[in-house]
Amino acid sequence: KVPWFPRKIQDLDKCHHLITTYDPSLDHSHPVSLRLLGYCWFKHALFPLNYRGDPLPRIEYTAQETATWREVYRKLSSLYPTHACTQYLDAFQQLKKYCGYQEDNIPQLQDVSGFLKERTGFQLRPVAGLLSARDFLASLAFRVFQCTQYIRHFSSPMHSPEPDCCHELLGHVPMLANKEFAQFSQDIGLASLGSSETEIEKLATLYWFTVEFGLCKQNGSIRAYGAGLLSSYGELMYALSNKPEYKPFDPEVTAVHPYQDQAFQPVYFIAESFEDAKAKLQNYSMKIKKPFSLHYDPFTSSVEIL
Ligand code: H2B
Ligand code: FE
Repeated sequence: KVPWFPRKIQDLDKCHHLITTYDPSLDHSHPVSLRLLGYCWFKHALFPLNYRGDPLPRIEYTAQETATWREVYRKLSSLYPTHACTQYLDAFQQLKKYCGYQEDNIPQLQDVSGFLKERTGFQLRPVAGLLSARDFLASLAFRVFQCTQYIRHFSSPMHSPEPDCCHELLGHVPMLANKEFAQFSQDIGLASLGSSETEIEKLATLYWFTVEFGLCKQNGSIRAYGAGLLSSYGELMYALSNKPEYKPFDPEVTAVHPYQDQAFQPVYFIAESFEDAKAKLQNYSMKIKKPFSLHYDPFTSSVEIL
């Protein structure tokens, strides 16, 4: 039996299953989740059935929140010129020019979403926390990136236990402005639609080692394109330090490799280029057994089932 999956972009209203492995209201060591409750959009993000999407809510961040952003932004942007891939660096320049990326301003999702839509057709949708892999990946099939809007707690500016706007805006957004990378992301999403739990887990692992922690070759050196790296000062330095193990990106191998979500990765996968990674992923996806094939129609933002 094929698991339910969204057929059109409006169906993403049903892809809102948050992973709640604990009750944040009982966990006082977890201020980030508690912070969520303060935002008036919380209700809309948590119950996207009510959410009408347009425009994305503008948040008035507090001075303390902006100070957290400043610290993260400053430290990371000092590393980008030597550690980030050129696709990232190009987009980062543009985001500074058009979307208010600067150390004293947390960019607004509405502005960023409009920018991405012009570049690659990707759009942002606010979400209240970590989603199930199935729901998260499904949204990518429609070029929708489910994006948190709150910021980590000021007591630990260099670390966040869950995705926050520093991770999304500094890690994910610049890469989503790149056409090849956007296609790669959508392809993972399309591969996930209607896939079994086992296949979803493999695709989530692929996502982890590419979109979150991927490295790529660039003019004879190695650079980062993964959002988990580009939003973590410590791991970005570590990943390119020659201390970890490096392996070539190969979906069959990468998809079943164990990963770390509590510490730095023991191994990183290096892509030859985004074109190469995209071709390899498409080849991998074709082998996922499904009783139908899918075609994405960009005019209607829906999938046709063949
Ligand atoms: N949910 C949210 N809100 N942001 C993410 O970056 C995210 C997610 N990543 N759910 C997913 C899971 C990823 O780790 C893979 C697909 O499991
Ligand atoms: Fe992420």
